Amino acid sequence: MKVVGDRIYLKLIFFGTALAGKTTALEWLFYHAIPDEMKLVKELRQVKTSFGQTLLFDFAPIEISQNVITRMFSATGQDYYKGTRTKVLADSDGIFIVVDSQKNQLENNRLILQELEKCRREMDGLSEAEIVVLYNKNDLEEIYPMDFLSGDLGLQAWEGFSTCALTGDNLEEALIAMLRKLTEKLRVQGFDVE
Ligand SMILES: Nc1nc2c(ncn2[C@@H]2O[C@H](COP(=O)(O)OP(=O)(O)OP(=O)(O)O)[C@@H](O)[C@H]2O)c(=O)[nH]1
Ligand SMILES: [Mg+2]
Repeated sequence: MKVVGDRIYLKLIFFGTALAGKTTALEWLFYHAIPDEMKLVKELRQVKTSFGQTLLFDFAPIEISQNVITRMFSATGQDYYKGTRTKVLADSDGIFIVVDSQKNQLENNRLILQELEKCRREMDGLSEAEIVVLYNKNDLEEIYPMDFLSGDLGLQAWEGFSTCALTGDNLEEALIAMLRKLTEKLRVQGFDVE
């Protein structure tokens, strides 16, 4: 969180394994759920590879109330760009962990969650970030259910949503849950937020 004058800047990030659906989730929210008057840019800012995956980040600033700006990012999931992933993660106030629910992605999810845990231990302030989990690709056949994944991956402590980033199923609910947690935290810290 950064406070500049009477404005509070929050940072939200979609974090997870390659092709889990981070960009798709952010795109769906930006183009279908967030009202135009809240958007501080007309289009998402995206840095992509020639194959369309995230090279560095996707980014959009959103004005969630008169004095609170939420900067929304998605990091890259590709290990080739791992170095930039942790830089994009730095200073996040809220982390959407995007789990790829496909059975063949279980180990990849485990590896990136280990990386996140290490970052949360080592990076300033990150252990205080709020976390909401998206168990994504709930429309596919060969997936593990949310209950199994949360137990197996050790994510039970955090609120989770079974999502489909293509149709937006449960994404708005997850965003609202995250914003509620962050707003509550700001109030506890004595900030005047609507
Ligand atoms: N069936 C299905 N496909 C999805 C879903 N979410 C994303 N996809 C597809 O999965 C592929 C990867 O989605 P991205 O959003 O680019 O994944 P990412 O997590 O941003 O990947 P990186 O940028 O490489 O880290 C795309 O072909 C999406 O259309 C989902 O909920 N269901
Ligand atoms: Mg992406």
